[in-house]
Amino acid sequence: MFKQLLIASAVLAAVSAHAGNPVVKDRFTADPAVLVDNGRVYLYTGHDEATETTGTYLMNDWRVYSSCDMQHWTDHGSPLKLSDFKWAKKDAFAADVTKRNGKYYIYAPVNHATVPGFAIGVAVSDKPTGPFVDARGSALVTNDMTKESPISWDDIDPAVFIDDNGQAYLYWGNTVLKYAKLKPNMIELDGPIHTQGMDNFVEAPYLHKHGGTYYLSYSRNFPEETAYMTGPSATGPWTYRGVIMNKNTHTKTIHQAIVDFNGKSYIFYHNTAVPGGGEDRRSVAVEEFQYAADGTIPFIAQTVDGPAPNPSKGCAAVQTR
Ligand code: FUB
Repeated sequence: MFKQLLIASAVLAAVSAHAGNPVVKDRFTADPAVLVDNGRVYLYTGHDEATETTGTYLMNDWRVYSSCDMQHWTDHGSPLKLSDFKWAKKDAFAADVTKRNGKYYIYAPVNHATVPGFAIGVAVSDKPTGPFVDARGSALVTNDMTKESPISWDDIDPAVFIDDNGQAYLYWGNTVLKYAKLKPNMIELDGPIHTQGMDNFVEAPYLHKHGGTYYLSYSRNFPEETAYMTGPSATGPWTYRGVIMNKNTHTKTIHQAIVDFNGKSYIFYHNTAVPGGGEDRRSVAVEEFQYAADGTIPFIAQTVDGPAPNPSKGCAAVQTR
């Protein structure tokens, strides 16, 4: 009984008491990725550990949170760490997540220990909250596989998308957007790496589908604003639709993820609104928005209040480790 009380109080302590933005207030988080699973929304974030004097990113793990109403978030800790990729040396940058055949996959960019530059790893778990393990024991993408850009950080920011016919795609890049098919096993590329011309693409590609239209959103210009394109398939052809969120004031990045949850639409992004925030001490926030009748996304302002409550009746009990 005493043990049960201890567990219950630990769970309660992990539930955020205050709604509103930023979503996470007790640490710096960045680079949101979102997965809706069994009526519950899971938010995966990067974790900014830089101090005010570090002067660059310090990111060693990813975090995961979940909510049944878009207001109250439960902290599930770290599902995956940089050190879980034995071949990686630093920089747990922006990851993305999906579910296939009952397994959860995180695609994560990290600096490779032996192949100069960034690389993308893939980790797998039976639960959305992890723990995730390196699914390959090696990188899925390394910098020497892509020659379109001379920079060492062009293989970052993976976004994974599974189309209605089961074909999975991985999109990623900095400066140049790249994409490739994934095999059904989700841990190997299936065919060549393609590039996609974009309007002032910087990073953070994100592919989602809504109402039969494919949306490819991304960070445009630097400092970054969020822009998007639409198309009739997961590979385009794409039509540029404009900017949907303005650049931040105290960080040059913004990194969005867009999702439908419980009948409403949301955009996650990061800013620097937690006290002490800054360029590499960012905070994930969320806004609700509505698609226009023609399927376009309106300009979305950042708010302090965040979304109204949206309790999901089908919200499953959280799956923990
Ligand atoms: O968090 C490190 C990098 O900053 C991400 O990979 C980019 O999307 C930008 O947010």
